[in-house]
Amino acid sequence: NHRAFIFDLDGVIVDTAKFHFLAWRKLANDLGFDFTQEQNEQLKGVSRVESLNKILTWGNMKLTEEEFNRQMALKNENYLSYVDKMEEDEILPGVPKVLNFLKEKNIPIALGSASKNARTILKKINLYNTFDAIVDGTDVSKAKPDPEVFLIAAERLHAKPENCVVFEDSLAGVEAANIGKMISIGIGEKQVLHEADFVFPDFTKIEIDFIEKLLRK
Ligand code: B16
Ligand code: MG
Repeated sequence: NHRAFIFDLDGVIVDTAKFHFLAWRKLANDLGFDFTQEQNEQLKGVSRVESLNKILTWGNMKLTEEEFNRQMALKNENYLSYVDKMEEDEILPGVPKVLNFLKEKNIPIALGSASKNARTILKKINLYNTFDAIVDGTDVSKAKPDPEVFLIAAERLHAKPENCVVFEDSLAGVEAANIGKMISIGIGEKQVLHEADFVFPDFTKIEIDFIEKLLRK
């Protein structure tokens, strides 16, 4: 069996967290409260429904099911207005180098994201046809740290989970990769992503040499 690589989207390939924050914050403000960028960190890798649940707890608010769904739709509409302006230059530094290397070597790569907007974003940044498989929030029923999203990606790449390498910026995602018996590479802070097999602050710090070693392992 061969190595395969799985990339999270938000926080790994692009920084959409800033747009999620703006859109969620507007929702909170419209409901009469506010939350901080630090609190926003807790929403990384978390599904849309779970994000709204957390935010409502912070604001000490409860919504009827109908209002909950309406607010989620409004947030997404607002979020997509930012996504709509995205272009290729939003791809985070260092990412193209790794993607190009893996493509040249014909190594299977997949996207494994919790976002229901993943395909829209990939089209905006011209990476829609780059991945051999795209697994997103519309394909899964269980949110990270459940490994479902990555296990489906492995299956679609015809790779054994233990041969998969996962790039993730959220702790929930790192846990999902670990539970799935995959090699986890955290992108971000070591303190936050302490459970990852390897941690890099960002893709500019990942040498091709390191990727080559993973291929030989
Ligand atoms: P959407 P990832 C996740 O994407 C984000 O990190 C998280 O903040 C967001 O709530 C979630 O997608 C759902 O996104 O509202 O677009 O369906 O990091 O798993 O690529
Ligand atoms: Mg992420």
